[in-house]
Amino acid sequence: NLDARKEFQDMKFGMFIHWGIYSVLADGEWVMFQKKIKADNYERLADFFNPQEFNAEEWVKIAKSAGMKYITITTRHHDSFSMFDTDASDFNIVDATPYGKDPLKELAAACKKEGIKLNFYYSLLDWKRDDYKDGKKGDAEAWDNYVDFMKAQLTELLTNYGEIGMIWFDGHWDQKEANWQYDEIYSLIHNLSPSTLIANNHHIQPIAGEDIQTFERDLPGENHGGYSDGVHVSQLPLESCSTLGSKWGYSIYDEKFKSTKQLIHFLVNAAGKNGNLLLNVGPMPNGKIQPEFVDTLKEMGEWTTKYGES
Ligand code: FUL
Repeated sequence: NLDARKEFQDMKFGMFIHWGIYSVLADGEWVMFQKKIKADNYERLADFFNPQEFNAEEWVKIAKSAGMKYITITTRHHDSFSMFDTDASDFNIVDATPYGKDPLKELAAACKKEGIKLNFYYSLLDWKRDDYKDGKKGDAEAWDNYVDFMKAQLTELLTNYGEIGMIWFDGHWDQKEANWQYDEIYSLIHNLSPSTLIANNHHIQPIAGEDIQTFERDLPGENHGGYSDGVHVSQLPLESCSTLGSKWGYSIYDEKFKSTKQLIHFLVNAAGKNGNLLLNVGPMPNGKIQPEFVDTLKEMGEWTTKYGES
């Protein structure tokens, strides 16, 4: 969809949000893997997840006043936990946590009200489901089941939250390309919602059906993050993603925050390559964005108000 691509390309600055039950452990979104937490034990984190101070309007206003035009939020990360109301798995925020509500509904409403585009991050890779594990070992039936599960969730995500700007896939590297059945998944998305763009953080050349080329912790054409070796810059709209701290999910151990100056450099350099910057925050388990990040984003907003286009 060329209009949607153009619109995306003009937005230049967006907010990435990594939020999930991992935030309870405050050690980033890979904690389950890195600390070797067994899937059954990891489930217990859902009992402790009760973000009473979550306020979608507040997040959207923080993004908007920083000069951001869109938000891309994790709907389900590698840990398998769905941060939305889904019939395809019980391991979700409505059924498995004391919070019992769907924050994406509120975020969709707040984005609509404030004129901010809403995009969904969706993990292909899953650390917890048996069909994923068995499918990876070659069980074709299990794998079909997993692909059907993804299709069911993507259908929910594209039908229950109003217009969604983009689906942003991640986790490609865990399987050989043919397994992902991108032709089917991408055509499902394009059929359900022709204006929704597709990005995939796969660090390879764009695949048919994709609308955006992404660069993780990198500027297009460079390879500082170590992910973009040999990847050529395509004609598609470009997006660099980076995070305010070191990890993407909330980490209480992290103190290496990027300065406003560094981030403005990154934004300007990305824009100079006609790319967007998708800048990440990992909200805390109470639902708040940590104050250090709020302050930095406020300062970025002062800069974008002065020098950016509105
Ligand atoms: C990576 C993921 O493994 C990280 O957890 C994060 O989501 C980042 C944006 O993409 O590939």
